[in-house]
Amino acid sequence: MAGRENVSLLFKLYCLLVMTLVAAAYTVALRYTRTVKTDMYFSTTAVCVTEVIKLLLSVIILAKETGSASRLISSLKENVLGSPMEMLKLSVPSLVYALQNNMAFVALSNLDAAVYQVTYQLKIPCTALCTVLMLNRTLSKLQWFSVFILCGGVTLVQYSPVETTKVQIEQNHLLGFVAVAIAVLCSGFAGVYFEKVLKSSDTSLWVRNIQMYISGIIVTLAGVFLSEREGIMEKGFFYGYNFLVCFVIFLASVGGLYTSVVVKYTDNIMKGFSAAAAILISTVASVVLFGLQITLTFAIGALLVCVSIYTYGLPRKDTTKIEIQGPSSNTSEKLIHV
Ligand code: NCC
Repeated sequence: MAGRENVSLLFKLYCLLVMTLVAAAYTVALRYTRTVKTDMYFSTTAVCVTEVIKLLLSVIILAKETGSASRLISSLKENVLGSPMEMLKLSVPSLVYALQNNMAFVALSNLDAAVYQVTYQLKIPCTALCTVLMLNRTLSKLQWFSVFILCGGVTLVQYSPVETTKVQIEQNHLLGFVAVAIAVLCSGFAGVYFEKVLKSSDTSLWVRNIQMYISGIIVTLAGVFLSEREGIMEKGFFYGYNFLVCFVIFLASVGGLYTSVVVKYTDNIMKGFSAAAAILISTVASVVLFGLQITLTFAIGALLVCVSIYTYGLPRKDTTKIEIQGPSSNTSEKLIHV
């Protein structure tokens, strides 16, 4: 991938679009795999395999970036084996993301894809707050207002969960909403933490990803054996895997990598708003795939979400300023323009 300073606007829009489309497809596909009556796979193994694939892809991209096998090896030696403190630093978001990714499976086993997608947008105010607190950025009044309009929109939908047809499993809506709440907190914190680490030094995005995914594999593997050890011993790690499950893992891997690129070139708040647009796509997909019935309350809530996306994007003070305090930077501030 190109360097932070000279990447084109078109490339940023492309990454945002791919990330949003992948997120919409991921949510619907994941929901489908959890609602069909079949040999159910262990969701914790899917989260773990995703980390492995993201690690392999990041190593391949870093190999392209460094240009030769010897430079790749010395970069890995220096940044992985020779940087225990950095590895420890990146184990924080990997742990939080591991929890978040597992919560997505719990939530989508108990809530409709569109309801999940809309309520999950509560991560936007959470991310905004984390951004203000952890990165010392400021938001204009209109932007905070937009964040709260968005909250109103998602709350309307939450109070009026949409019924689906064709779901063949027992669902616990309360459990689903609790899982969404945990995922929201994790997404806000881990996203901003990763952004802070990434933008506080000149270390390559792919090195940062590799550092994070290595501990991600360890943490998610621990999750597999803590929660589903007996089932896996009996049925096997890949029990229940079929084409669709592999597709979900593929989307999770690609989506994760694009998310990291989006965070590098924009910021977490921008990412959140653009991902809210995925609601429209997943709603349309749910209507077609699951016979989703849209209520008036849902429609008003979705409309508020759209309005907030618009008002947040109105001309404003740049919120993508970030204080750089790392020793590797001579500047006190960098601007990342979208
Ligand atoms: O929730 P969200 O992202 O913030 O979750 C971030 C996802 O990206 C992975 N990640 C993050 C940073 C990094 N350097 N590497 C990564 O692999 C994390 O592991 C985590 O999975 C969003 O903003 O709405 C978004 O939502 C997710 C996903 O839809 C939700 O988490 C729902 O489960 C999207 N992920 C995918 O589509 C696979 C993400 O693109 C956007």
